Amino acid sequence: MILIGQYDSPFVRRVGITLRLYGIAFDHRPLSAFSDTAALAALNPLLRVPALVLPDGFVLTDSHMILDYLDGMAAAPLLPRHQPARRRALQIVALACGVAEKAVSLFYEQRMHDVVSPQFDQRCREQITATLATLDADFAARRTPFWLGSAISHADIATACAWRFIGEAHPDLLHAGRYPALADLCARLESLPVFGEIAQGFRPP
Ligand SMILES: N[C@@H](CCC(=O)N[C@@H](CS)C(=O)NCC(=O)O)C(=O)O
Repeated sequence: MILIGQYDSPFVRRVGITLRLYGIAFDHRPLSAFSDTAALAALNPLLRVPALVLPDGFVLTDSHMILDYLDGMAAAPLLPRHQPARRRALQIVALACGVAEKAVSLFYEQRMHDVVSPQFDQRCREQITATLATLDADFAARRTPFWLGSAISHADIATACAWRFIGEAHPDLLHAGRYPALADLCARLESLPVFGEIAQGFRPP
């Protein structure tokens, strides 16, 4: 398998961390969504990362679809198989990936438009801070080491990947003191070897 994309993307990183945790061997091609467009276009017409090239040449795109495929290969998937635990976990994943998507959108707005839309900028900021506050309050109330209890899951990986990206792309939005439960969770996750290995400082396009 070949994982396409750089680890400063929260979406590429969550796939890379999952591949490692599942013990699935893979090659990594750190194509940039912006400076490697010709190579990326051959894999994904949306020009987005991550993409995962399977051994038979089939290309999976979007981190959710890729992880769904990898979960099917895993002896111990990082997501509960049964409801209601499954939908509760997926709700955390949706919020964590959603807040990362808003942070990416905000960055593109700031970087790629000569004149930033104050309305769009403000809307993204409010979406990001409200979602972080919701996640923080939810996680604090659980009083467990990880989202689903004592074991790491996709909810934890998505949260840590989003947290790091927001902290690097929008440091003004991420005050650890405002979201203490998330800050603690993400610090513990980032101290794990796999999070150190599958990581890259943010490189703006
Ligand atoms: N929902 C997608 C989001 C992927 C995404 O937005 N990737 C960004 C990099 S962080 C990208 O490729 N952006 C380029 C673009 O949208 O033009 C996923 O989970 O994989």
